[in-house]
Amino acid sequence: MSVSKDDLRAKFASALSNMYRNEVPQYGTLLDLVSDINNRDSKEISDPVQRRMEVERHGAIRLGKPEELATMRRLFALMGMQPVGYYDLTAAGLPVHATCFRSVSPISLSKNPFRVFTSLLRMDMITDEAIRFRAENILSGRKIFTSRCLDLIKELEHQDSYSSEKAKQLLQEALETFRWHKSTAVDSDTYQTFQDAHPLVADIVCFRGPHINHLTPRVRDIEAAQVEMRRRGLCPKDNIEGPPLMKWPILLRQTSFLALEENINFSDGSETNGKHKARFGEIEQRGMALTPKGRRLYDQLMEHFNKRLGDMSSEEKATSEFASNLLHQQFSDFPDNLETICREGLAYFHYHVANPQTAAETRGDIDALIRNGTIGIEPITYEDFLPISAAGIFRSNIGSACAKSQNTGNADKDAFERGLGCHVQNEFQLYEEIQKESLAKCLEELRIMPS
Ligand code: OOG
Ligand code: NI
Repeated sequence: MSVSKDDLRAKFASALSNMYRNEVPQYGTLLDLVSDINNRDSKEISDPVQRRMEVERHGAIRLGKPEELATMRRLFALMGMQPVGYYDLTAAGLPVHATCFRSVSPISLSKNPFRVFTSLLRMDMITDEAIRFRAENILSGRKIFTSRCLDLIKELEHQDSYSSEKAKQLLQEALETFRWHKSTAVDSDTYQTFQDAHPLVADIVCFRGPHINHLTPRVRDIEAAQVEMRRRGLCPKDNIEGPPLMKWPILLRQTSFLALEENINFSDGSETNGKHKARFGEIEQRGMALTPKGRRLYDQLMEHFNKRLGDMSSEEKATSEFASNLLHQQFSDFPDNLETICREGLAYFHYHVANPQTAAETRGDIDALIRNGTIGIEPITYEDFLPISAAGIFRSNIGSACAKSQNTGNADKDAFERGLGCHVQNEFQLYEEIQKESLAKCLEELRIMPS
């Protein structure tokens, strides 16, 4: 039996989940509560895909140098994941930029949607020259892939599928890269120096590998999960990131339990008693992918919301209910009705022929075909990330030290792509293509010439 790229991705996500559950028991608690919520009203759901909706949807790693990113691209390519989108996080005071490795075809996504938010340290954002030099020095000798893993990548990267033996070996070797190392390679003074520069720098530079820092299953009711986390002794972040709860969900809503303070050792174990905060668990709920027009509206409303929240007194802000009400108010300007969203071109849709008999009434006008029910529409799910939400997740999980640090945005997509060794794909274009293709298929079925 051969293993396809989609199979390998699913196996990888599942192996990662098992490993992370062992490393971080709280993550197991999160998976349990998510499963309870997802299955609460679903006794009658027989579709196994629906039943297992809590399989992990994404994870995240932070890399130190461009070569690591380039090899990671080749490894993820074996699992059918390609770099999509560029995220500049310097605007939020974080010295990293990132992409999302994910599958791009609807068929692959439906088989397994696992993706990895992968960030790369921005050396040029470390302003202290001595610290930057030290970081570069430490990273220059770091090897995050086993040599067997590198051999397997070389051997398998021109194949479409793999023997089950080779797939098993690859998974085993690849997991080593994502594993937690309790002891840092550096001494405690060096760790502290990097920690003072920025907690992210310490998390990236001091360890032997880019430990997976969270995994994220999908939950049906994120509000309920927030309450349940508290009840089961996990400490959730104050607010859910992203848009408010809507009848027609858009983009991505996410929340997490805060990173644990874990015991670490320094100097390969000879110095003990260190503490490090990096690893957490997250949950997400995905809605429809927005067009650039819809996204502009979303960004604008978020900006207004953040401004108004900033103007509030600290007592008012202290209640998370207050913030969520304010967010809800702000988003009253975003249509919460599928026909309106479609008509105004705010989101991407998958079209299908619902009722061919009524086509003749419309003279082939697409809006009319939708209005009279000839063509049915289904929103396309958002498969990417949101930079402001990501910044919120980063920030709540690396300690408050850098919560206030301000930087002006300083995107450098070219440098990122040079490191990666290819261009990142444009997420809007991918959704647009899926929409276009589905519409062309409808018109062909209805024998309407596209105008
Ligand atoms: C990544 C944070 C971003 C998300 O869901 O937005 C992310 C990190 O903390 O490394 O995973
Ligand atoms: Ni995440």
